[in-house]
Amino acid sequence: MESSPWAGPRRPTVVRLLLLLQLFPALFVDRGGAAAGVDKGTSVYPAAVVYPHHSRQISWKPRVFLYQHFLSDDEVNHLISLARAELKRSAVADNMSGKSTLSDVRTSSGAFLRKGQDPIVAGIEDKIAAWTFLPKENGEDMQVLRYKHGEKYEPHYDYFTDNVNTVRGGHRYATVLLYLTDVAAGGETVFPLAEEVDDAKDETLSECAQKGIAVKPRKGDALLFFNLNPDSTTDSVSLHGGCPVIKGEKWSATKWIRVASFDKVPHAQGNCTDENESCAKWAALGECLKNPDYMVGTTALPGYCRKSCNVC
Ligand SMILES: O=C(O)CCC(=O)C(=O)O
Repeated sequence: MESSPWAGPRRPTVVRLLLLLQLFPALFVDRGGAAAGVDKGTSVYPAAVVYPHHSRQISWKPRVFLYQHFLSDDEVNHLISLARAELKRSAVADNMSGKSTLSDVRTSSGAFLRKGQDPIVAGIEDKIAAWTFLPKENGEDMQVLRYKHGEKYEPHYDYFTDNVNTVRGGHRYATVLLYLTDVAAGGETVFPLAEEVDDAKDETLSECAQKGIAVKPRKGDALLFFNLNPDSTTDSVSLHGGCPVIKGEKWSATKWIRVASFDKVPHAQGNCTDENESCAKWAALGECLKNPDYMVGTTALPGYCRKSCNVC
């Protein structure tokens, strides 16, 4: 006869564990893989924890990924409550001048939340960095958006076509959209040029969401897509938009993530300095020619030794 799985010395151990679980359930709660007592830093979490199996690929052309239940209800409610009183009509960047202007292309209202403005915002930013593998310092301030009935963001690119908006941090490499509400009808994020998949179309999608691929807003979910290709050229199929809300109200938050640090404010025009005390020595050793990316850089991404390399 086979011995029962409960037989022998294991039984008391299992029973003891069950008893412990009943008495002290907190001992067994997933603490995000971090040991209790770890320094919390500026975030409310012991560490930024993301679960790769929550994230699934939606499209390769463009690269789009959906993470279900990325935010807790508390985090969602917190973002909305911070933004609600500060909402202003959303603007777009003018294609030529880069100036922020109002346009019928984008009719939502929005409010920017300062980076790390409180521990909950900082915790969400930590999670975004952990999920995307992109440094927190490359992220812009988060923008919380509210779309009322009929409001929308027509298809557009998140990378820039002007030379002004790229000075700080370069192009918008990736975008993370956090959905803060479900939407009864409409309000989908649509990628009209995306390679369509063979699966039958979701019949509940609005007309605007029929072309390409579309994602329905679900409270707490997060969408990640890339505006540049892996070789850093702009991705022409990353065109995307927010469909008009047909029923209900849509709240979302956008985190744009740059190619380089957004925290590092570039030199004001005419301010010609080195940013490393070894610049003069490196320039004398010929590094301006040997290592121009770091030493000289470009207009969009100035290098660290522009003074010693005599380029300003
Ligand atoms: O609201 C959406 O679904 C799209 C938002 C968007 O395109 C953006 O913020 O860049």
